[in-house]
Amino acid sequence: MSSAKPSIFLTLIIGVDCVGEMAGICCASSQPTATAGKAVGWDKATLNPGPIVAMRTYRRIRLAGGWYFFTVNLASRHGNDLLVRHVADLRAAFRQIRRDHPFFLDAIVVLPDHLHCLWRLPPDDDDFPLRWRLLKARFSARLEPGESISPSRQRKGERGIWQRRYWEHVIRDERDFQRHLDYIHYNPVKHGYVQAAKDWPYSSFQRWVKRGVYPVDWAASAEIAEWTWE
Ligand code: NI
Repeated sequence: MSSAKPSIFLTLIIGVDCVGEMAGICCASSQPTATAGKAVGWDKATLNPGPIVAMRTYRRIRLAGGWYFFTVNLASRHGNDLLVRHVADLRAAFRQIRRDHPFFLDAIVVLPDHLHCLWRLPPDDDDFPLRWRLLKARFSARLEPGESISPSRQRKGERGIWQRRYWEHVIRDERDFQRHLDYIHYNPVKHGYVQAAKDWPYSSFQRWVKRGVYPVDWAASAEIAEWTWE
């Protein structure tokens, strides 16, 4: 990361004193609207902007609630564009699970066959495995059966949409947050889908542009471009 680049945590931090506000904000997520011609929806609706607070609260956030980066893949990745074809179903699954099990969705990118996102969990709750289990199940339930299912999954009555495992990383500090935020928004470029982050509709990039964290024509640093947390 370029040292010239201002840390977003010096100017804004999402959340907190979210101890009190979090439940309300997370639970009262506004409904994503499926605007015609704009399939995104993560921006205005699904993402919680959260209150902007000062640097001093950062430690408290860390202690109070966990920040996580996730990479979650489809079981069948080759040529599979399921997630962008069914991005509305994915949003609906997120919305539904967050209603019962709140969390902040700070950033997300949905690629055709996988997704990356940054979450913040409520202070008294670190159960992200439950949330992913429910999210995967909810999304799968919205799709017609027909995917290939391994024998072991068939025996358990499971669907074959998602990989069982996913990559999870606990965000250590603000620099780590920034790196993962950049990683998420650069990802469509990394995977060769677009030339610039602004050109990919299925990410929270525009939200962060509006916050003033990125210029609209932002390009990732060489460091981020070389990283792989797939
Ligand atoms: Ni990726």
